[in-house]
Amino acid sequence: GSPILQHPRQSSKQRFVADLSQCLFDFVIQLLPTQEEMAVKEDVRKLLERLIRTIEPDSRLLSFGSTANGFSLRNSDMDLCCLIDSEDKLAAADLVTMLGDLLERETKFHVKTLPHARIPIVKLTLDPSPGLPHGIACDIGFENRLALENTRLLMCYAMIDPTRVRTLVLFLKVWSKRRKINSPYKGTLSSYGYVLLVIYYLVHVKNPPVLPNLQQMPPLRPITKEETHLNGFNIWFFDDIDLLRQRWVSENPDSVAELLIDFFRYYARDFQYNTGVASIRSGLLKKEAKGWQNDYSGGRYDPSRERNRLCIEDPFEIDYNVARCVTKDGLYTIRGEFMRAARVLATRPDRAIVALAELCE
Ligand code: 3AT
Ligand code: MG
Repeated sequence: GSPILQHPRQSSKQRFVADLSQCLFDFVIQLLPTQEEMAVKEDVRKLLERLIRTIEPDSRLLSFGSTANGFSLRNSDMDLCCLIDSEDKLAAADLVTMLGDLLERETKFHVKTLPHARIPIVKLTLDPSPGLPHGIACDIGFENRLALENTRLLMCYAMIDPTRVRTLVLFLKVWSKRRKINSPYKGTLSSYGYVLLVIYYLVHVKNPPVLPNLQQMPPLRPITKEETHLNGFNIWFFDDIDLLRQRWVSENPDSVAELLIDFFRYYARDFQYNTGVASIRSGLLKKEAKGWQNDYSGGRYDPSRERNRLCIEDPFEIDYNVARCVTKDGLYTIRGEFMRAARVLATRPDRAIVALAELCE
């Protein structure tokens, strides 16, 4: 544009988009956790680590999920993962039970243990108090190394283009919670699932892309299979973000608001829900090629076994559909919400702030 004339003929659309970007930043910033909250959470992690070490001296307690990947909102729960480095360690189920007893005795946490889950966990909650008006909710899992790696992958994506990626992701997390479509237990999608939808869109749908595909970039030096594989899955990705920020610049100039508007349009209208699988590693895949169609053959179709209405491939555990909890009704609701959001933004109310309020009401 001209350095002298100030936006000579800015259309109403351009004005709306510029306002909306500003509103999105402002909105998201006030929802970030405070320094104080982060410090309290780190203290809790250290305390729990000390207690676990009285049972397993060689253990470490690490943060994953939103507290560790840069996509954390105020008062979000804590996801912790216990790694044990010794050879002869307790079975996870026993450790969960023992730790549950110990925490019940020694702390004010309410404790619930799930020793026989796919990943055994201890669930903790702390009641609100003056210093912690929202209390704390915390899950401790065991040996969930893939979750630590997918957390690191998401963190790297967030760091490549913090302004656009974090604003979009944080907004979608708030939006999905306010619109009540963020409950895997009730048939809708987890936060992790929404984050993968955003990254898929920024890497594979946008042209030119906003983000590179970190899992397909050539490594800087030759690497062996032992270095790249964990539990049989390839977990390698390009993680030298300083170098990447020097060498890789996105040619996509879209603002946050333009990306958000187009994100909703894409998932309202264009994504092939019936046949497609969103894979951040490989782009758009076919359900058929992955054997992820719901099985209608053989006469007896059992909807309770339906796992593949919405298909999002995990970045590492590629035989795992992150959206497997999404039911037929759940998907109907989610798509309805994408359509509603696309419509609200397309009507472009007078002020962007009004559009935002309506989006999240
Ligand atoms: P909140 O702030 O808690 O809403 P979050 O970013 O912590 O969002 P989740 O609580 O959904 O996201 O997930 C926390 C981490 O757990 C993210 C990922 O490392 C792991 N995880 C969650 N769901 C799955 C899944 N279906 N498959 C594999 N890993 C998962
Ligand atoms: Mg979480």
